[in-house]
Amino acid sequence: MTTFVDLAAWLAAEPADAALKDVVQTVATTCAQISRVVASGALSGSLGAAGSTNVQDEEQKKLDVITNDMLSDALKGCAAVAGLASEELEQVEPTGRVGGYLVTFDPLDGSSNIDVNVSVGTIFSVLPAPADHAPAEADFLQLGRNQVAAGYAVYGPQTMLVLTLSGGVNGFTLNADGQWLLTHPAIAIKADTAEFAINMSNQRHWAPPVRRYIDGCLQGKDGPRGKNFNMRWVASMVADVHRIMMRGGVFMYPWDAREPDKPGKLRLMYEANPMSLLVERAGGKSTEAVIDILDIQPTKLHQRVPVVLGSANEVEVIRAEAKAG
Ligand code: P6P
Repeated sequence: MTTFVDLAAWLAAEPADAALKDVVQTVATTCAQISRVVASGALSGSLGAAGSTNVQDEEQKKLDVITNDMLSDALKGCAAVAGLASEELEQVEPTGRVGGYLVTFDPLDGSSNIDVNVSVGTIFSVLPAPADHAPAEADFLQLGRNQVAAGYAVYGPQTMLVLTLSGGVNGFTLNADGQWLLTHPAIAIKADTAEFAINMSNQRHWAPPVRRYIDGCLQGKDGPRGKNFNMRWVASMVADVHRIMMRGGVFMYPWDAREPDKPGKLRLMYEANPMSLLVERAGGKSTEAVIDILDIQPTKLHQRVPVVLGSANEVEVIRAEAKAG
């Protein structure tokens, strides 16, 4: 009978600040609770539209609002948290404390899938808070490389928590008793892949480098890549990124001409940055096309960014196309 280390024991052995561990444990405990709410679906009346829109001007699902409130309330109760920011909240929310950490999160990523029972997830990022004043929005606008922890929970056939603090990337599986058990230590992304994830329905709107790259993949073994490619698109970033963590691949949400003033669809502070930290710590790469996402200086809380992340060697193939223009 295999015995697994639980999250509390794993955190105790992790060489990180005790207050940071409290933040991570708070998020993990809340994600376990969110897993139960998500799993109850129609039984708890939590499916369907909330009848409201968020700051992104996106229709909110009931579960967007429910999960946002669960995480906000839990983090406000954590002594190490000075402020929080959410995809679902227009402004940052100071907790009244000074010092410790800032947490940004997407409480339920991929929620358009929730009503059709496809995997969704929670994404979170932890940044150092200012030591001498209550945090304002400007204090959140730190480089992704400043993150001191990041992770996601994926609510799928298994509920898993994948996170990084001071070192590598580790995966925990939620058991029936609500414990997170270490099932995937030291996750490493394969450097090469033959699998890409992109929403192909946008193909006619992509910039030439993306079209050249995807065309090359679609030509298969008789084309410039000399091998056949597979395609996946779950339309839940958490699910697509988790697949890449488990078996390699590249995930792409590039700029497209549908709304040319928008750099991309995904948000930097609570989607691209935490996922990029996880991917880089697992040996992969993450870029907006040319520069690494973790090196982007944020200018707005809800700013969007193009995303290309995953298997290091494949990301470099795409980056070379972008540099060629
Ligand atoms: P599309 C979910 O709404 C999300 O923000 C990501 O989780 C996902 O990768 C993307 O949007 C899906 O976008 O345009 O394919 O529906």
